[in-house]
Amino acid sequence: MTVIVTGGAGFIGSNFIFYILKKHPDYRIICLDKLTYAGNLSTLKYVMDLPNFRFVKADICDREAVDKLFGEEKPDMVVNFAAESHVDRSIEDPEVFLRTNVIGTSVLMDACRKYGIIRYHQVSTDEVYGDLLLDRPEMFFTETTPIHTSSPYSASKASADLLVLAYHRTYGLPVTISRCSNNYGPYHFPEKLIPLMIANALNDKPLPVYGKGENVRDWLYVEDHCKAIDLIIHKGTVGEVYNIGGHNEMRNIDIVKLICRELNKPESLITYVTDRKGHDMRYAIDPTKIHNELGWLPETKFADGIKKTIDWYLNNRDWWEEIINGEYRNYYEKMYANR
Ligand code: NAD
Ligand code: TDX
Repeated sequence: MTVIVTGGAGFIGSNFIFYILKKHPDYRIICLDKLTYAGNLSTLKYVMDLPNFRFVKADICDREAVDKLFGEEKPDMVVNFAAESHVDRSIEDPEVFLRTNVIGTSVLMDACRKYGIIRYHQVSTDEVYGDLLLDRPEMFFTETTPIHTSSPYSASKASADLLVLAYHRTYGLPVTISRCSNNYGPYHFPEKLIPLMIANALNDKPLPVYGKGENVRDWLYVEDHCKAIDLIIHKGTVGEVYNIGGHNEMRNIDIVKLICRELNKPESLITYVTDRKGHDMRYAIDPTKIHNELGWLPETKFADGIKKTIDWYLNNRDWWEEIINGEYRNYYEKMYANR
């Protein structure tokens, strides 16, 4: 089996590559990644020299490069993680989100049509459903919840999902889509809530909580997401959408306080800053379908996962310090200086 994993130098894609190489050591894995600010080749250093792994630097929007790679490798499956993934960046500059997340998806699927594949899998997000109210805790996103997006990021991801389903209906492309809640774990880029708070706390810098910190996210350990995708691409039904979530809702402020406690840092570092525009209040996934059909359940409890994650950031300072001391400094200054 030959699998092209796009966006594999990013957070979830790299964790997926590690998982799949271990689970299916006879598979050939090709990582296709543009290496944007979010992609990091050093993340893949442990697999780079494996005989059944190949890294190709290319943009998923580059038709010629994608066609060439498909022609050379004739993949059986494509798992598309490549995306612009940060909501705050999409609010500043939506265009690249449309290009990569929508056009890039269509370029990949056109190559799948041309060369023939047994599965194209689109890694999507719970953000396509919009948000839920804090005072309706009995409500959850199911696969039939209407698409109702809030940010340019989520609108671009929803557009891609619609395109994927259209390619299935119109061209019979064998697709699946997964919509997952917030992931956390190793190699998470430090612009996102959990790694940002860990890195800032370790450097005794302010911990910028948007609004009142009451927004709720449903956190899932990244390896559980990878296991779910592995199940879907092998056993999922073509043309179907699967929600993935941990039944682990937490308020942002509680996560930040927990990180302070784990690192023995004072809560006085917490700084309330101007809220995100269009900030979604609550995400919560109902994972009944993937549980009933494919037997998936999250395995890592948040209390254990967050400890493992914090340990990883403590033991891999080089990985994230190189990032925060590079171009990221300008980003941080621009986004947080006058917030
Ligand atoms: P990330 O930002 O950490 O990584 C994205 C990767 O895609 C990077 O390696 C980057 O270089 C690459 N990339 C970006 N544009 C590209 C292009 N035009 N061509 C080729 N490669 C390109 O993102 P992530 O958090 O790992 O998310 C991966 C996927 O999972 C995304 O599709 C995202 O929407 C989805 N998702 C993420 C979460 C989460 O909590 N992080 C939750 C649900 C779904
Ligand atoms: O500095 C911060 N302060 C803060 O309060 C940052 C970066 C975030 N937040 C809040 C905003 C959100 O309510 O924390 C929450 C989580 O924020 P992010 O880490 O930016 O994630 P989110 O916006 O929820 O989106 C994530 O989950 C769904 C991923 O980035 C998406 O790619 C995925 O689709």
